[in-house]
Formats: sequence, C-alpha cells, structure tokens
Amino acid sequence: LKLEGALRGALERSELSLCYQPIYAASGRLRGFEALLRWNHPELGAISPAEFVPLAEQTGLIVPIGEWVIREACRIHREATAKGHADIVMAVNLSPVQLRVPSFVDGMLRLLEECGVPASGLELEITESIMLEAGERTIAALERLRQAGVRIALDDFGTGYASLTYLRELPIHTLKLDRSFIRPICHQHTERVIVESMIMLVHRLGLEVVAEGIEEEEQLALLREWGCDLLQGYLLGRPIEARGVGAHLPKLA
Ligand code: G
Ligand code: G
Ligand code: MN
Ligand code: NA
Repeated sequence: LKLEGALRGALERSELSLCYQPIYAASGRLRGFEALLRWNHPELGAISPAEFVPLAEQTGLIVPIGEWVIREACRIHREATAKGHADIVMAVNLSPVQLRVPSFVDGMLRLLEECGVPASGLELEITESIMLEAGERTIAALERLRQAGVRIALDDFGTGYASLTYLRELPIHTLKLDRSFIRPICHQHTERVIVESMIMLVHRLGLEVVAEGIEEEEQLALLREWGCDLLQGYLLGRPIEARGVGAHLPKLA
C-alpha cells in the first residue's frame, strides 16, 4: 500500500527512467533497442519492474506511465534518425491494461504523428497474458495497429502455455523466444530441438524470431546457424541509459 502511494507521482518526480537494450540482426547490424522501465526510489532504491508494473496495472497508473514510455522511445528514435539511423525499431513492453483503454489505438497513432516517428519504427511487445482476458476487442485493437504499420511482437514466448493458438490468432510480426529456452540450448537436446524447430516454424509462418537472453558465445553460434533473425542478450549488450544510446549507434559511412 505504501508502495502504491510512492508510485503515484513517481513519474512527476522523475524517479522513473528507461534503459535501452540493443537488439541485433544476425548480420551484426543494429536493429534497434528494447525500452526497459526503471524506478529509482529516493529511499528504497531501485525497485524492479517485476514488482511495480503489476502495481501500476492494478491502479491504472500504467496508462500514463506507458504513454510516457512510448514518448521516450520515440524521442530516442528521432535522435537516431537525426544521426542517419532512420530504420531502427524501438521496442516497448505493452501492458494488457493499456490495450484495454478504448482510445488506445487512436491515441497511439496520434502520438506517433506528433513525435514524427513512422509507425514501422515502433514495436509493441505483448505477452500471452493478453489472451487470457482478450476479447475480440483486444485483437481488433492489435489488428488496427498492425494495419497502421505498428509492429507487434509476442514476448516471453515459452514461459506460459506457449500455445500455438496464439501464433494463429494474434496479428504479430515477431516472436520473442524466452531466455529460459535459450539458456540450455548448448547442453540440452530437448531445448535444442525445440528452439531450432521453433525458428523453422516461425519462418514458415512468415514471422521474425528474436532469441532473448543470449549470454554465451556458443548459444550465439547455434542461433546463427539455425537462422535466428534477431539476437538480444547480455553477451551482445546490456541495457544502457538513454544518454549512452547515441554512442551505441554505429558510425555511418
Ligand atoms: O528489465 P527487467 O528484467 O527487470 O524487466 C522485468 C519485467 O518488466 C519484464 O517482464 C519486462 O517486460 C517488464 N517491463 C519492463 N519495462 C516495462 C514497461 O515499460 N512496461 C511494461 N508493461 N512492462 C515492462
Ligand atoms: O519480459 P521481458 O523479455 O521484457 O524482460 C526483459 C528483461 O530481461 C530485462 O529486464 C532485461 O534486463 C533482461 N535481460 C535481457 N538480456 C538478458 C540476458 O542476457 N540475461 C538475463 N538474465 N536477463 C536479460
Ligand atoms: Mn520484452
Ligand atoms: Na522476455
């Protein structure tokens, strides 16, 4: 309860910030960044989003916070564009609560226009929890976003039911294989087969696949061999602060 009071106003007090983790194409080219929320409380210190995002969802605070996240991600996109990297994709995590706001899609499209960022420069990461309460309305909202050119990624695939139904019913461009699947690929035959086959399956469906949580060279080599499109993890880059992003952009010839 005390945390709830603290979270109210955290945005205004500038206690929230974003870190950006790079995502690379298999070629080694920078694809973009995933924005990751951080809360630095003056007394309690750093509080994990795993702890405060659920609270923000219960209180509805995730709606203004989420809008701020998208604005910040757009700001980074503009900065990158100014440096000649107009084609990077900024990924943001989206809560089902945000998607349930009836004006979300219109607001989002207006925001993109206002920020001067092309819809294709933004990727919304949803999790399968969106499906637990999803009605047709949620899917229709995602469909409208997709039609407008906003990219949709299914995040944490493999942590829940990992149902193939989601691949059929959700209008997504990208599947993010959870790091719990990636971790054992060098040692466990089962995970190896699952990940290699998932990559093939996802490609056959015309989608892209991101491997999350890559920490070892051996994992990277296997994922490249299997044709994984996009790569993310501490081995390739840890989340960095906003002011470090500029230095992270490769120099253009
Ligand atoms: O960065 P970290 O591993 O601590 O993130 C923990 C969880 O918080 C992850 O599941 C991540 O998706 C989620 N998260 C991080 N940033 C955001 C955000 O801006 N919005 C939402 N809804 N979730 C986020
Ligand atoms: O649920 P989601 O995939 O959005 O969570 C992203 C979280 O995963 C971030 O908090 C980020 O810090 C964390 N993360 C990113 N790369 C790695 C990695 O290589 N290893 C581990 N353990 N965590 C990672
Ligand atoms: Mn994510
Ligand atoms: Na994930």
